Amino acid sequence: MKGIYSALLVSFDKEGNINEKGLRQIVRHNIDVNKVDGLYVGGSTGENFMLSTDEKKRIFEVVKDEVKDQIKLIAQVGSVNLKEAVELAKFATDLGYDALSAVTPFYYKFDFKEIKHYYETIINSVDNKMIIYSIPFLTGVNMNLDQFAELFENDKIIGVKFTAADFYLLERMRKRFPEKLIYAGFDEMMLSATVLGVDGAIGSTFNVNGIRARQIFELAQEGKIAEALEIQHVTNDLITDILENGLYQTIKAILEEQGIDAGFCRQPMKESTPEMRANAKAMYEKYFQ
Ligand code: HMN
Repeated sequence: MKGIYSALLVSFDKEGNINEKGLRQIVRHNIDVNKVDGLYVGGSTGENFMLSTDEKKRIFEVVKDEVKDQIKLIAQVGSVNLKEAVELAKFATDLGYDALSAVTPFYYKFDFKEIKHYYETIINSVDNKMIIYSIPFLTGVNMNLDQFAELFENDKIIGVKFTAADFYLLERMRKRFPEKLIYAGFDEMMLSATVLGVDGAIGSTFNVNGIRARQIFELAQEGKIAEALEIQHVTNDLITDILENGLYQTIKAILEEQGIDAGFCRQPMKESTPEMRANAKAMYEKYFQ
């Protein structure tokens, strides 16, 4: 389960319906061009928290059908509706997903006992493995080292997707849980996270920049830090441009430049303007040609 995983984008049509053909093209691009080790399906990048249960299931189905067993698949099933999370966990497990992931429950200020109950309810309902999805800047949920340790006591909880800039906590985790999988979540900090010993990375920008992401990861693992840093610099020029222009809209527009029907974002996310698309075209020409 180690390596480079794209947090999969989903193509929507103008009315916000899933564009299955476009979704399959994005999957293929990740396998054939980005050469990723796996896909993280149903994450933030998949605009998951704006979708219905049936739509989430359909995406899991289409992706598995396209991937077969070519690369690894992680299904993000977390939801503030625990019953839905369990239903999705069962569904993705039956489809053959290699592991599940669940975002920490958000919106209400759940205490740690409630968070632990949430994870155990999901993972104990299926014969599968769980990767905690920790993304404090979006959820407001900050767990400490001892709390992670308590969750990790369950052998089915095999790792964490660590989308945070707290590298002190990351280092403490690496030392304390050598056998657990840690995935870096911020693509722009990948080099530093790799130096601290993460097992892989899960990122939105890998949908277009997967090759550079692998280079950074592998060079850093080989101790070639200066070379890795050069590639991280280019990557971060790209990420800065993407973030300034609109994250998912821009990654989709860069894919469109490559003939992929990456489509629209789901409302309330805004539609990209002609100016945003022109900027994305310029990014494609600058970073990928
Ligand atoms: C997911 O759940 O879709 C991703 O794994 C989330 C991932 O950590 C991305 N975070 C968000 O999109 C909020 C990053 O790849 C991020 O987009 C990138 O580092 C640019 O900031």
